[in-house]
This record gives sequence, structure tokens and C-alpha cells, in this order.
Amino acid sequence: MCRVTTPGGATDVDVLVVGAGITGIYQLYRAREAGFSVQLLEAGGGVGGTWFWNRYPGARFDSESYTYGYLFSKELFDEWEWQEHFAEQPETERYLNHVVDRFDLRRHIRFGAKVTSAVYDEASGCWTVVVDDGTELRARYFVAATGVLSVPFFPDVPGRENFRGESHHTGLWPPEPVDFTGKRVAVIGTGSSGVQIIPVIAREVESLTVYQRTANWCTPLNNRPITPEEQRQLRADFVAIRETLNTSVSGFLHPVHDRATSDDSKEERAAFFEKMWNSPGFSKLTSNYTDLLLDHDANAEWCEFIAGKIRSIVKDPDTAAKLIPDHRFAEKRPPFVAGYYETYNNPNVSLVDLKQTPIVRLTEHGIETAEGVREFDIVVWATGFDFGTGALSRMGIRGRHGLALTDYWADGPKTFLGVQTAGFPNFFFPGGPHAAAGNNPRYNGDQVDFITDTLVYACEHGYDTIEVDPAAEEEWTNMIDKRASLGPFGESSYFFGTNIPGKPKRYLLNSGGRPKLFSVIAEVVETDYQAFKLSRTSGPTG
Ligand code: N01
Repeated sequence: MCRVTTPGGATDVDVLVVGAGITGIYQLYRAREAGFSVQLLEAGGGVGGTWFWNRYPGARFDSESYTYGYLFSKELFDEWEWQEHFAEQPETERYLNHVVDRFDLRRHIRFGAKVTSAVYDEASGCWTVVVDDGTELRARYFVAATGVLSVPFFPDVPGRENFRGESHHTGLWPPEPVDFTGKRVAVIGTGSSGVQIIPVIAREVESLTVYQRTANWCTPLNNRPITPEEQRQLRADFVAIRETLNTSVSGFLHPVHDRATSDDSKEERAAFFEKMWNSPGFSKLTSNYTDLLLDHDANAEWCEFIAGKIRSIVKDPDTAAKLIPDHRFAEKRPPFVAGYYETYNNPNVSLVDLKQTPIVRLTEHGIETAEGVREFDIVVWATGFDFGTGALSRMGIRGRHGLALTDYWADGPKTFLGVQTAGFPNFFFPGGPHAAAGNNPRYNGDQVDFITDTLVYACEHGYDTIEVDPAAEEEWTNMIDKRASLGPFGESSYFFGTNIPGKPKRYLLNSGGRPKLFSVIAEVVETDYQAFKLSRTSGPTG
């Protein structure tokens, strides 16, 4: 069991975790189980992270529930019966609260504690972390599990502050229910959040106007309740499920297809695309033709198939045409939907194409475009997030010589394995930039396991200071940048940070994927952590 002692009690805690989302909770659990003293700071009033703040109507998984939840405890897997293949936000929030109580983690968590600065002290090798109420904590290891989708983005639309009705961002949804009944509502943005909330609130509102700048390739989520037989099977298959999820490239259970589009006739392709359309969630990416994301013609044929579906569902041809994207499938992260296109057949729902008529400004009572002003009671901003680096760049993080993380990352993040950055010893950020490229909890869990094993290794070998070698960081970051163009996502995707004005255009996912993560971690372990400088800053271990 590891415990990092500090002479004269110079630290309050061995490991300070920030963020009680799925990654932070797991980091808290792993570090405590390894024997470290741990505290977790959470800005929100409850656990859940993205599943705490994104409580808008219709918010739900698009990864299968049992592939998103934790796999570290068979008992937990056995006792939690997910109700649906893709759980809605309230169920996920309940699940995470259950985990925290089941493993007695709540007493380590301080809620309503937003970090305003975190500064590394070279003399002691510790971090001093300040919370917005002025509290100061000193920790040996500082782990920011602050998520990639935790800073909502409001576009700088003139007059936004002038609107006198209700305004809500999907990523900052209020805890009390928003009453849409009989209201005139606008939704701005048609990414995954927009297309989830639109069909749900359309049932309640007097009128719904959707402001779309870029149409997205939406395909059905195909959600359904988990039957009692499926519940039994999930439990019986736990070991095999865990093995698949822990080793699969995507972190999903979906089997990979073994055929390219050219292997099948036109008729066979049409039948296969129909099968994909009816398949659950991400299998449209993970189990589709092997060349779909790589070959232009293959991608175009799948897009034409989806466009045909949109034309057949949406009755008004003009609206259908506006809903058909002009980019490749998966150039932007594709959303999965339930009844989205059908919503546009409701007489109280209309679509404004912002490419034809951009927003001019918000007025006190509505939204003005080149077409004129429409008045609203509620405006929903489904306009996305400062992805990847948003939270880390707002925490006042300073490493050696007082260097600000925002300065070191002025041209974009530089990381090793998406867990550490040079010049910031004992600072880790699982689930941040360069972390995931598939089912997030699986990738982020790999990182948490690696971080915890590294802390244990250091402790067992008498070290308390861990800092990545700049050469290892450079190699990993170059790999990310080089492979970024090989993936499906285009530079207009927020995965390149281009949705935020002024943000450097750099790839923010792990473009090497899980195989690269696994192989480099194996190399690090085999070489006794040569990619890191391990040293001792404090006195002798206790
Ligand atoms: O955000 P987004 P999101 N004027 O950035 C538009 C996860 N998630 O919250 O594409 C008008 O995708 C913008 O238009 P454009 C998932 O990983 C998962 O929807 O930039 N419009 C776009 O339409 C997802 O990818 C689930 O032209 C403006 C929208 O706002 C990620 O979160 C559910 C604008 C933003 O879309 C983010 O999704 C929800 C402007 N000035 C979210 N600025 C699951 O199902 C931006 N937009 C698990």
C-alpha cells in the first residue's frame, strides 16, 4: 500500500483529483485502493460531470449503457440493471451516485469547489490548489479529470445578452425542469445535443424553430429496453464482455465487418446499408464496410443512402434538402437520433438554414436573421463546447518556473499518452486532450489505470516526483499530429478546436487510437518508466 509522506505534513493529501465525472470517480477509486490519501474537488453540486451538467430533455448515451459503465467490479456490474440499451441522463446520474455510495467514495468528494489556480512548487514537489471559496490545498499529485466537454460555448452573437426570455445552454442545463408547455422556442445548433433535445421538446412547445448552420448525418440510435433475458445474458457474459471492451480498438462490443464496399454488389450494398440503418448506435461506424471512412466513393454511397432516408421521412422537399449535409459521413462526429427527421413533419416545427439567412442579432424578444425577426419565449443554445483543453486552460495551472499551461500550450496541447505534459511534474489529466478516440470511458479508464500504476511504481521505488521526458512528449505529440489527417474527421470538426474563435487548429483526440496507447504503455513499463524522469523531492518515505 502506498502513502506519500511529507515532512511536517506539508501536504494535505497525496492525490488531489478534480472532477467527479466518470473518469474522476474511477481515479479516486483506483488511487484510494492503491493506498494513497485522496480528495476530489467538484465544481458542481453532485457527481456525474458531463452527465450532471447536460441534463437537458432527451440527453442520453449513444454508447451501450453496459459498455459505458465501470468494469472494475463484477458485483457492481451484476447489481446494476440498466433499463435501456442507451440510458437516459437521469439513469446515468443515478448509476454514478450509486457507484460513489457503493464504494464509499462520497466522503472524499467536496462539491461546489471550483479550482481557480493550481501551482507547482519546485522546492517541495507539491501542488498548491486554490478553490473559488479561497480554500487552499496542498497535494503531491494533481490529477485533473475535468473532461473534454465541460466548458459550454456560447457564440458571440450580437445582442445575446439583450434577450429577455429564458436562455439555456444544453451543457449548463438548470436542475429544475424547464417548462416548454405552450412556449415559442428556438434551438440554435444541430450537433448531437441539438438533435437529441429537438424531438423531445417539440411535443410540448407551441412552436419550435431550429436554427441550423451545418446539417449533420443523423442515423437512428435504435434504442430499446433491455429484456430480462438480455439482463441475464449480460451477467453470464461479464468476463467475455470485459475482455472484449478492454481490448477492442473502439471500446465497443460491435463486431468489425470483414468486407469492403467493392466486395458486394449494388443490391447487396443496399441491403447491408439497410441493416446498418437498423443497427444500434455507433455500429454504423464500427461495423460498417471497412473502406467506408477511407474511400471517398464508399462514403458517398452511404451518404446517398442516408439522404434517401431523409427525403423519404421528411415530407416537405425543401426542408428535406436543407437537412442533407454536404460533407462526408463522419467528417463531423455523427449524432444518433430517435424521431429527429420525423419532427420536421410537425406543423409547429420549422427549420431556418443559417447558411442562407445567418443570424444578425438577438433582440429583446427574439432572433433576427436576414428574413426578419422571429419572437421567442425560450432560446436553447446547443452550440457545443470548448473541447479537449477548455477546462484545463481555465484552471490557472502553472508548472516549473511559474510557466502557465496556457502559454506552454499556446499552439495546442503537447502531451505524452494524453496523461502528462513536460515541465508540469506530478500533474496528470486523464480523459483530456489526446485521450480518447472511441467509447470514452474505456480509453479514459486505460489512462487512469496507467497513471495509478505509475504512482505506485514511483512510490515503491522511493520516488515522489514524476515528470515526462520532453523527448517522449514530442514523439507522442508528433504522432498525434501526423495521424490526424488519416482519420475520418475534417478540420471543420470541433475535434480540431476550430469551433472556438482564436483557438489553435490542432487535433485533440488520440489519433493513434487504443493500439498505440497500449503499445506505448507496454514499452514504458518494460523500460522501467524511462519516458519519465523519476526523482525524490521530499524527505524519506514513511
Ligand atoms: O456540440 P457540437 P453538441 N451559429 O459542437 C452550432 C457529445 N454529445 O453539444 O457545425 C449557429 O457538436 C454548430 O454548427 P456548425 C458528442 O461527443 C453526446 O451538439 O459549427 N450555430 C453545431 O451545429 C458531441 O459530438 C451525446 O456549423 C452555431 C452546434 O452548434 C459533443 O458532445 C449527446 C454557432 C454545436 O454542435 C458535442 O455535441 C450530446 C453559431 N454561431 C452531446 N456556433 C450523446 O448522444 C455553433 N453552432 C452521448
